Amino acid sequence: MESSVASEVAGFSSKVSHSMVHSARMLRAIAVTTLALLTVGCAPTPSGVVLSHGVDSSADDAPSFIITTAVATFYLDKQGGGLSSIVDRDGVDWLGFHPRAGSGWKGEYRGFPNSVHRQDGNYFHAVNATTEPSSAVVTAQSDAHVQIVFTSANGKWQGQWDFYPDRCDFTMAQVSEGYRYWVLYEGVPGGEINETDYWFGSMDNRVREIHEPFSGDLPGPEWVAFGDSNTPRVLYVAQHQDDNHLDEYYMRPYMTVFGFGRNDGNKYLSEPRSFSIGFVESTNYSTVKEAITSRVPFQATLPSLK
Ligand SMILES: [Ca+2]
Ligand SMILES: [Ca+2]
Repeated sequence: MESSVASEVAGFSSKVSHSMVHSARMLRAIAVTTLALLTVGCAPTPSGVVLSHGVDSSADDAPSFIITTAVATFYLDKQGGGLSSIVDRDGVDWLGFHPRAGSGWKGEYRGFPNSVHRQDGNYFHAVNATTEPSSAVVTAQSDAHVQIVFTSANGKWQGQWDFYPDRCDFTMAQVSEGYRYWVLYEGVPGGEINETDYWFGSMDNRVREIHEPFSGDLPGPEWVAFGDSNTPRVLYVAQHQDDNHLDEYYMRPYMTVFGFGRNDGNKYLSEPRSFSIGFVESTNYSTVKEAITSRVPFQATLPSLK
């Protein structure tokens, strides 16, 4: 577009006065600017990780770190230290958090990892009526890696986020001594809970309808994935270190409740651990399993902590 406009403009301008040449240059500048704007408007998704600062409009404009990759956009609550939205490449949010008091399973309970609950404080949850604040520091920022560390207001807990082009990790880096936590996916497969939702995990290759609960220790490597037959992808959560602690899934009327180290209301995790959450662009069990096990560093030692 630019070259044809420019050549037409150039051919025309050679036959006219100096002032017209000036106008032609203006026209060319406008054409180039328009092309540049069109290019920006059609910008390809990033191949790396991009960190920006803004608000999550679906969470009452909560101030957020916005981390964009080729397959997902993560909204990380700057005060709460938990994710309020995970948006897929079709613009669908698989968490569905909003903070309205009393919304319960329809909003305020949702998120990831929602990990410190009525322990030594309530932390690492998108901010709802009971979330206590944490302070955040961006400790790494490049195209390949964004790292953000949250410290709870009481100084007893530390949660570390690591975003890579193909993965988001949450590490509970410091646990308040004598207390326990869990790591939850409380969300909405494909944008809402409905009858087309399903899930499967590391226990076997059977696809479970969304109402089917699970109670027990997931076999290592520990992971589960949630899908909706109306979408071409699943959302997975994984725990990097295998353990013997109970895990649990059940459906609430408006959201999933999946927990590593959770069972019957109890919390079991007392040591630092790492977890991943993200999308796999497939709904086939074998393909999803292969993608997760090749992408997630299962059994890895904990990352160097800031
Ligand atoms: Ca759904
Ligand atoms: Ca377990």
